[in-house]
Amino acid sequence: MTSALRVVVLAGGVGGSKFTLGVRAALLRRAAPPATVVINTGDDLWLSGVRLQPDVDSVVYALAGVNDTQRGWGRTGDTERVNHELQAWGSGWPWFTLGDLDLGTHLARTGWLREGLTPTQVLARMSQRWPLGANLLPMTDSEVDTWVVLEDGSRLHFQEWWTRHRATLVPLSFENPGISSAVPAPGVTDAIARADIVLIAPSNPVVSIGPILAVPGVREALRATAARIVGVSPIIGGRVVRGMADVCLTAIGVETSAVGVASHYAARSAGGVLDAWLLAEEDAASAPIVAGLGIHPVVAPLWMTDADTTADIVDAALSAAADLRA
Ligand code: FO1
Repeated sequence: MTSALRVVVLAGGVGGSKFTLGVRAALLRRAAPPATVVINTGDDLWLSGVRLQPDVDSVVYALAGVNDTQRGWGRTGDTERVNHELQAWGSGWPWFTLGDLDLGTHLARTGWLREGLTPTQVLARMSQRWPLGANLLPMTDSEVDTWVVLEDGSRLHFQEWWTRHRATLVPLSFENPGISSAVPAPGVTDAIARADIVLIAPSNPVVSIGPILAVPGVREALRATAARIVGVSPIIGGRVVRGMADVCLTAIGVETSAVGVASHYAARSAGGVLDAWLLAEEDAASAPIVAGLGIHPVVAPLWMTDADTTADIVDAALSAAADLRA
């Protein structure tokens, strides 16, 4: 591997932000340039007059070291004075908390958007505050939403389903209104085309990685790139590591297993997006099945305990890509 290694990461949610910390550490070890991280914006929303970008903020806060690691979202040590006031006014959702520091981010972002900056330009500006050690791009500058369709045909916003109902209402499907007319944000398809390796983070395959792959042009860029595409399983030992990905996978008819997610992404040689798939040691027995799908299986410890252990996972992915290139 050369030090000019160009790495692109597709990421979203808490899994994506933890993985991004490992990518930064792994590339630092190799004295390689910072990765480009393409972040899901499918669960962005307007609330109380401000634009929220939960996955973008998760990645920014984690790389800046100001994220609340206990809750998994928002800023560490945040307070809720403004939130109480918003609730008293009946603004926003009573079950959704906007922390004071977090609101500072949303207000700054909303102001810049109102001044005419694009989400890509806003993220570039936000990236200047802290030394993040990665180039961050939203998947698209278009506004894309995520709605959850329930069995009785009713629909509710993803955040209501996720945070209010903790994914307990059985979903029939997920919809991303606006996605078919979205275009990849400037730099996304170029970064994929010029990459040596594209890593698919162990994020929720349905509501984090799904929207990125659904932006018209992204799948095409992935199919065309000379880069090796390596995915990391978000499922360990047949269970989701965090979040509620199992409910999302069941809704779209995918088994909650490392093999299930690998076959959902599918091999590039079969019209999908994967060249290699990292499976946890707990799922080692499934490696031959993954190979049978036309995807190079790599068994490695996949627990993202801290940035160093996550960097080891990233190292395994980079080595797999190097082996495939050779
Ligand atoms: N998650 C919660 O479980 N409860 C909340 O009140 C909440 C508030 C919130 C505010 C801003 C933000 O950017 C994210 C927030 N999240 C909250 C996290 C978010 O709902 C999800 O974890 C992501 O959208 C899924 O990736």
